[in-house]
Formats: sequence, C-alpha cells, structure tokens
Amino acid sequence: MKRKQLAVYFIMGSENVTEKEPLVLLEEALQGGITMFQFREKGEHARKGEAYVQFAKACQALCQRYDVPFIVNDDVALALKIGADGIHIGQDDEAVLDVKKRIGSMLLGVSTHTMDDVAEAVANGADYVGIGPIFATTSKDDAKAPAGTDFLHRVATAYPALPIVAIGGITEENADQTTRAGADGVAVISTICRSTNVRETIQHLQR
Ligand code: FQP
Ligand code: MG
Repeated sequence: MKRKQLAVYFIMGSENVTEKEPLVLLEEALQGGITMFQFREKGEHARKGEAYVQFAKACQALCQRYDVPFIVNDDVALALKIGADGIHIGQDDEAVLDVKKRIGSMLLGVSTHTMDDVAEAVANGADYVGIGPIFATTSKDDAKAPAGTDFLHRVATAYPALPIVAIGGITEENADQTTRAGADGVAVISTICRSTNVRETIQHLQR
C-alpha cells in the first residue's frame, strides 16, 4: 500500500452518525477527500443480519465510486463475502497470522499497543499499524488510557518503512502533533461525524 492512503482515514458505523444519514455523510467525506474508509458497524444499536450486509455493500459501492479503499473492521467473514479491499483487526480479535492466511492479498491493518504487538503484526504480514489512543476518545467505550505520541514516535523510528496511522481523540487542532511524531496519517470517527463542515475538517486534518 501507499503511505499516502492513510492521510485521512475515516472510520464509521451507523451509531456514530446521529444528525444525518450515514451514507450521506460518507459521500460528503469522500467528496471532501478522505483517503481510506473503515466500516465499523458495532454496538448495541448496530445493524444486524441482512441490513448489516446491505449497509456494508452500500458503503463499499460509494468508496468504489471515489476510488477510496474500503476496509472492514473485525469481521473477516464479511470482508471476504463482499470482497472488501482490506480488514482491520485489533489485539482482541482473531490472530494476525490466521487472518493473513484467510485474506490472501487483501490489505491487513492491525491495532498495536506495544513493541511486541508491532513486531508480531509486521512478522505476520500487516500492511499498516494503527497506534492509539493518542489522546482521550469518546468513540470507543473500551478504549485504553491515552498514550500520547511517545510510543508512536518510537515505532516510527524503529520501523521506518512501516505505514502508521494514529488514532484516538484526534482533532483538527492536534493532528499535526501525530504526523510530526511519525504517523503517515490520522484515523478519526467523531471529528468527521460531528463536523459541521466536513470538507473543511478533512482539509485541516490533511495538513
Ligand atoms: N486503529 C484503527 C486504524 N482502526 C481500529 N478499529 C482500531 C485501531 C481499534 O480492535 P480494536 O481496533 O482495538 O477495536 P475496535 O474493533 O473496537 O475498533 F488503524 F485503522 F485506524
Ligand atoms: Mg477490533
């Protein structure tokens, strides 16, 4: 993958979008210049069954229209079923090597919290790693304590060729701290979902 594709990585599920239709917001974000999209449909009120699959396919079709990679969070079976561009998994999900074996050439992203996590992800074929939470976040109930940019900087230094995206509490104001620490880009949920000017928000995140 190209590191530039991580510049503004938008993550969304229907629970994150309250003011408008999720597909309307996704199209605004695509028009505004997001470089990657992650379908993260989880939580109590998440769509289930056929509605879940149809929603995923609708998001995928929009991403294809804008030529932006469509990544599925957690659900390897869904990613395979609909032919996603990639899958993102964390340390509590299926093992990295098992997922790698199942997905073949599909993109593989892994959330990492320690140097051992990073080493394992790289050894087992991760295309990029997600590092966070950098700052405090409200988008994930089971998020760990904010770690700041130190670990991110250590990973970027130890693995200069590894694409890295920063996640957790990233805003238009603090995004540049993460890129200065070595991230190739930022992943956000709320900053785009709650924006009143999606295009401008994405431009600010991109800088
Ligand atoms: N980084 C990224 C990315 N995407 C994510 N979904 C996570 C981290 C978090 O499994 P995980 O992954 O710890 O929690 P959840 O499945 O609830 O999201 F790098 F893509 F920005
Ligand atoms: Mg996960």
